[in-house]
Amino acid sequence: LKDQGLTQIKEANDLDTLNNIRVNLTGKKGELTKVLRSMKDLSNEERPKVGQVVNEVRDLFATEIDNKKEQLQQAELEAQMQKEAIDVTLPGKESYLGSHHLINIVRQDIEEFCVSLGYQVITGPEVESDHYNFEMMNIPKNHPARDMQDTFYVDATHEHLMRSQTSPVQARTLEKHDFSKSPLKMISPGKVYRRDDDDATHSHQFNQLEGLVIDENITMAHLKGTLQAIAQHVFGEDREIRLRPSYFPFTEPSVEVDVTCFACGGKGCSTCKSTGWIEVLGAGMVHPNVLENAGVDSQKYGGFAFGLGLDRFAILKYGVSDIRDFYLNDVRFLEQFRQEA
Ligand code: FA5
Repeated sequence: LKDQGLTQIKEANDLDTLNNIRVNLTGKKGELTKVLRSMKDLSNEERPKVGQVVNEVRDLFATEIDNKKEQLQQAELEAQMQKEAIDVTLPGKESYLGSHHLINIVRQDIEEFCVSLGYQVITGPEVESDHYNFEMMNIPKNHPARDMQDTFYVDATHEHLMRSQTSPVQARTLEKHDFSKSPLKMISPGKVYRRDDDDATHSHQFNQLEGLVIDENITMAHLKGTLQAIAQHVFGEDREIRLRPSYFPFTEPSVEVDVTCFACGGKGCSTCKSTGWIEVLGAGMVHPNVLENAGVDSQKYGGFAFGLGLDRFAILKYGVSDIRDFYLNDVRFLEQFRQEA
């Protein structure tokens, strides 16, 4: 039994088998217990001898089983470590990094430039009230200028709408600003919405960046200098701008601003329809009604405002052929501008 038991222990090659062997040899119903039970049939001289042998064999089995168990556990651990080993020399999986959207790149560039000129960045709500989007901006109900910016109303009473321009942020800021403490120089970027039919240069949702400067003694020369600086920053040092008379209800006088054509440098080509100029934004001197509506003394304070289309700026700067590419989310289009960020 001793030899047989030792061989079984030696040959066990996993922990379960070893446990079965232990139960068979030394358990309550095991072989050794059977021998112990049969001792009652032995003579008084034989009993202690056999008892001693059985005890020795049981101790031997216990030691051997413990050793074997340790050996098997060690082997199991090694096998597991082998399986889970990390080969640090294997090439890694390439992780995919997204890129900034071109509109955001252009917005951030203009924002940073304006901040360097002392402007603060202020944002406003996209769901706006008729009051701020139109009335405060000197566009009363039934005013024909409302046709220029037909928008999406979000309630049946037409009290609330998706803002058609970033100009309402002017009104919101003017109302709050304390001019006895400091002049106001702010920009406001954001999404705007219009019921325009989508085509290569028009979208029902696009992005504007509003600018507003109010102080004493601000003139149109300040406006032109500022816009020239922004245009040169975005489009290059050799760009010229020109102001053409225009109309906005919230500015007087109002201007449309053109920059010299990129494609021909001002000589005239198909990009600029032979004019040498490309229209980039609207601007003007803030209408006194806009200041008075917001409780600002228009005798004392005045200034200029401008509103540019960020999508159009991006189209012009990067030669994008269709405004819809900005929102179709085709990664092949979007990641072309990775290096611009
Ligand atoms: C305005 O929205 C005025 N609030 C701008 C302004 C602000 C003037 C402050 C004076 C003082 P306008 O409707 O022209 O103006 O729009 C401004 C710019 O938004 C345009 O020059 C153009 O670049 C862009 N834009 C207008 N409609 C669309 C459209 N459907 N899709 C893409 N860009 C557009």
